[in-house]
Amino acid sequence: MVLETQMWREFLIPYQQAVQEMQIKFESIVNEYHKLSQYSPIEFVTVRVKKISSILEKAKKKGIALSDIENEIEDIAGVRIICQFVEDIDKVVSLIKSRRDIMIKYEKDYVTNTKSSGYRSYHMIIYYDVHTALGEKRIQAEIQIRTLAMNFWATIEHSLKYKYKHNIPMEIRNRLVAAAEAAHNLDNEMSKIRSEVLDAQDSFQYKSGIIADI
Ligand code: 0O2
Repeated sequence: MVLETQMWREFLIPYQQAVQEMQIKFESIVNEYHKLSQYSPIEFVTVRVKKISSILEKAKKKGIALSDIENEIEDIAGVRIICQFVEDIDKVVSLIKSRRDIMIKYEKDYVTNTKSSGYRSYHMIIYYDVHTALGEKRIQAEIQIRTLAMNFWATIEHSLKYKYKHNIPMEIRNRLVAAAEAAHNLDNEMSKIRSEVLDAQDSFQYKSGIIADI
């Protein structure tokens, strides 16, 4: 058991390193936009490495053998990029595609193809090379790109899924579908007043000193 835990800890090291590196890299881009006094298509970035129990649960659910986990479970490493506007998602996708340190395996566009739950987000399954103490390792990761409104909805829905152990009562599910539609409408409305919001943010950043005089 102790040995098994140690084995899992070692297995997860490159994934932890990968998400930390990617977080720093994406946050550097945000800082660069701020220093250039330009609007950043990235609002903030969060990362996580799947818990061992969740990895094993997913493997069991999908009938994946222990030896295939590394290849078959693509979201052990997860990066979430949050944007203010739907338009920013395309910009972030292009930005990722232009990088030489990230290789795209495939993409899933749940922004255009909303899931029946109401979930919207853009997913990129990628390969990323990490240089660990034991040498170079190519890992897979999932990058989820979504707006603040999409994130709000997904966070609430995820908590409810957890609370109801994936069996959310029909009435709440219906409410969630309605809430997803409201979030979608909010994104659309914000897009329509995008230029006004961007102007307001620029002047706010200067007045509040968020953009320092360097
Ligand atoms: P967690 O706890 O966030 O890690 P896959 O799971 O990728 O093997 P699947 O389910 O077809 O196969 O992939 P999908 O649908 O692209 O889901 C991948 C991840 O997207 C999920 O990971 C969630 O993070 C997110 N996601 C997808 N659908 C929904 C949804 O309806 N609601 C919410 N809140 N998130 C969703 P995990 O492992 O399911 O969960």
